[in-house]
Formats: sequence, structure tokens, C-alpha cells
Amino acid sequence: MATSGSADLVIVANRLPVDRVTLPDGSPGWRRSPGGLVTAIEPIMRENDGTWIGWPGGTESGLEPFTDDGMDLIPMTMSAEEVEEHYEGFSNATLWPLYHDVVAKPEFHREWWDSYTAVNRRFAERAAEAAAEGATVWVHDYQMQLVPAMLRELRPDLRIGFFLHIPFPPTELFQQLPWRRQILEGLLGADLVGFQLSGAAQNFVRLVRQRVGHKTHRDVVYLPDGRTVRAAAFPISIDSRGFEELARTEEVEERATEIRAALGSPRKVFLGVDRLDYTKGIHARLRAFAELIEDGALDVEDAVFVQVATPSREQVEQYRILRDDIDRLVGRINGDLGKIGQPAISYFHASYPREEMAALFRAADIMVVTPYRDGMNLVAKEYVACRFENDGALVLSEFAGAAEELRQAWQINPYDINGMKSAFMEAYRADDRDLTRRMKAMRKQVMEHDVAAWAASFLQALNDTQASHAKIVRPAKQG
Ligand code: ADQ
Repeated sequence: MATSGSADLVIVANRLPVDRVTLPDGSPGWRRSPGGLVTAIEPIMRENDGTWIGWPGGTESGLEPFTDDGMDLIPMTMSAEEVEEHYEGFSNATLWPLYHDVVAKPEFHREWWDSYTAVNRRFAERAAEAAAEGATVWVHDYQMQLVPAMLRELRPDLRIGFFLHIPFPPTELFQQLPWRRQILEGLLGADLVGFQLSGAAQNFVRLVRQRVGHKTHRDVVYLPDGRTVRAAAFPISIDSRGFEELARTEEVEERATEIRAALGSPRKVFLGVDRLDYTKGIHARLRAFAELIEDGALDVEDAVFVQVATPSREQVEQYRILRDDIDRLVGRINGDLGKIGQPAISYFHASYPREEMAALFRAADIMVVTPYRDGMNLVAKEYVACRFENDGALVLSEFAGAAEELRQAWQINPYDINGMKSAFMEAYRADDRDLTRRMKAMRKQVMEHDVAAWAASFLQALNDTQASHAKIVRPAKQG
């Protein structure tokens, strides 16, 4: 067994909750990347002497562990080759499309796999060094699927949990992966494997039975050495109260009014907010909206579509192609259908602070979320959290994980453009009573199931597994 460290809770994720940045004075520094995951995990980290292991972006080496606002952070180094092969390659050009229903064609390259394995091993070794005797290690997402087994081999005393943020594909698609068995065995190093939806957990258990040949019963896998692994659903959420509080501030309300005025005070504002990713169905939704204008069902004086797309994975070819496609489409739609000072689509390729996001959510009458496949989709929940007056409409793809919880949305099939157009029009014409009834029900779901509840329920389930001599993780103190 490797010598043990002092952390009772270790988070292993591809990214650290901070980014390496250049400060205004030119010196290198750190900037907090404001994600829901950090918000959820931070209080538990403090309570349990937690450490977070991850990559800060970039290729700088020799970065020392440090403490940021009470969290112990261990920055991992990646070489330029590893960024290309592990991150852009195997993670984002093999696994990402494969796990999202092959919306784009996954590429399989043996060098990418070798790099993925090497990076996973380094993260596992670092976690083995950092974890105290009997500690809990919580590994996150598709970039790290081999870490659980590698870590268990080094440190059988640990309690290990894994959570997959993206969908887990159906058996028929997963079979394409040349390294399918290794991935399954990697995940089986955990005591608890968490997914967004129960269908994904079932896919996993079925694959383990068929491909690896282990006995399974319901959500439990029985390994030959007597260990068991549980696979279950833990639908992730957002800091619901935090979003609502932000949306209620005067600054955000003022900014929302300003945004509507700048858009020419149309009757209805449609809004899309996504990472610029081919799984999100941005192209299809903009086409549907443009067709409604062409058909004469909508007029640019009455309705405008605001699309905000965060730059993402710009070194990966598919993402560069997508960006050009969307640029062209928006240009064509506005060229054909816009009027002076009134484009049909207001498109921004930018990342905004939370305040601006909340203002956009407040300004939008119809939120449009149309992924072809999405693990959960937090944007849909953020919109709902910001609509404290129980108004606003959500059009939501049935292929987003969030569709299981947000039943009162106008649910659509993003491959069906006519269906999507009808839903846009229904949401556009909906009366206040209908909107209120739907939004009230969705708000109840989102406010009652926030990200803190998500983290607590995962860790509780992990504590409840039969892991050998591991210690119990303490829940965060209330308030
Ligand atoms: P993502 O694919 O990144 O997450 P999503 O769940 O929508 O998708 O989260 C995106 C986050 O980025 C949201 O919090 C959103 O507010 C923010 N964001 C988007 N555009 C932005 C912009 N222009 N400026 C600033 N912020 C922006 C993956 C999975 C999802 C799963 C999450 C969490 O693909 O299915 O819900 O992880 O598990």
C-alpha cells in the first residue's frame, strides 16, 4: 500500500475548480471557475479536510499544491501531447460523441487510448498519495473512468465513488469502443457508480453482465473477490436558492429590463444558452425559429431569438466546423429575414458572469433547450430557478436528462423540426394561467432538489456501501 496522506475526502476531476490565468500585472495567478460542482462540494470539503485533484488547463509544469479559500488544491500537469491525446482526443473526440448517441462520429486511435491510460494512472497515483487511511475518494466524469480501479489497486482501504456527468450509452453503441472492457473494469474499481438517470445505470449493469461476465442483481454487481459495486442514479442539480436570490436583486432586474429594451422591446424573447457543442442542437432550433418567420407565423418585430454560445473545445476539429456552421446560419437568417435594427437572431459567442446569465434568464419569455442528447442540462434548471414569479416558458428536449424531472416543460424531439416549431408557437401563445401552472410545478422540483442535496445523497449512498474499513464522510454543517 502506498504511504497515505491526510485528506479524508479527495475529489478527482479532470479540471480543478480554478483556472490558471495571467493577472493584470502580468504575473501568473488563479481564478475561481464558478461551477455548480464547486458550490455543492465546497462545504463538504471544508467539513472533511478535503483535497481536490485536477488539471488547471494549460501545459505549465511544476505547479505546487495550494489552498484556495479553505480548499486544498493539487494542480496536475499535462504535456501538450497529453492535452491533445487524452483531453482533446480520447475524452472529447472518442468518448464524448460515443456517449452522446454518436451525434458525431467518434474517432478511435490507439495512441489516444495510451495517453488516456497514462493520465488516469497519474491522477490515481496522486489521489493515492493524498488520501488518508480509510478516506473517501470521489472521482468525476468521463475523462477519469480508469481511476477507480487503478486507485483501488494502490489503496484497497479507500471508499471510492464515481459519478458520470454525461449520458452512458446504450449497449449497442458502447460495444463499438475497442477498449470497452477496460473502461467497464476501470469503473468497477468504485464502490458506487453514479449516473444522471436510472436508464444509464441499467445500461452499465447490463454491459457488465454481458461483457465482463460478472453476476448482477438489480443495481448491484457481484465481483469474484466478494466485493460488490452499486450502480444508481443521482440526477445533478444547481444552487437553486443562489440563482433565485441573484435573480431577485435590483441589479439583475435592471439589467433584464435593459436587455429587453436593447432588443427593441419585442413581445416575446426566445433564449438559447449553451456551450457551443454539436450535442446541444443549436442549429436545429435556429432553423425552426427562422422557418416560423418565413412562414409568417412570427414577425421579427414581435419575436427575437437570443442565442448565447460559450466558446468550447476550440482545438477539436468538430467544434471548429460547428462554429463556422452556426456563424453561417445566423448570417444567412439575419440576411434573409432581419430588418434594419431588428435582426431575427442576436448571437453572441461569449462567456458571461452569473449575474448576466441571470439577467438573460429574467429577460427571456421562452427558454429553448434542444440537445440531441444531454446528461442533465443545468441551463434548463437555472432558468426555472430564476423565474420566481412563476412565469416564462421552457421548451425542452426529451433527450436531456432534465426532461425526467421537468415534466411540465413543452417537451420536444429535436430531430423533428415541425414538432419543435409547433412547441415554439404553443409556448409563444400560452396564456398566463397555463404558464404559471407549469412553472410552479417545475420550480417546486428544482427548488426542492438542489445541488447540495445531490452531493449529500451521493455521499450518503457511498457511505452506505459495504466498503471495508473506510471512514464515514461527515455532511456539511447546516447554515
Ligand atoms: P455541459 O455540457 O457544460 O455540462 P450544462 O449542464 O448545460 O452543460 O451546463 C453548462 C453550464 O455552463 C451552466 O451552468 C450554464 O449556466 C453555463 N453556461 C453556458 N453558457 C454560458 C455562457 N455563455 N456564459 C456563462 N456560462 C454559461 C455537463 C453535461 C450536462 C450536465 C453537466 C453537469 O453535458 O448534461 O448537466 O455536465 O453534470
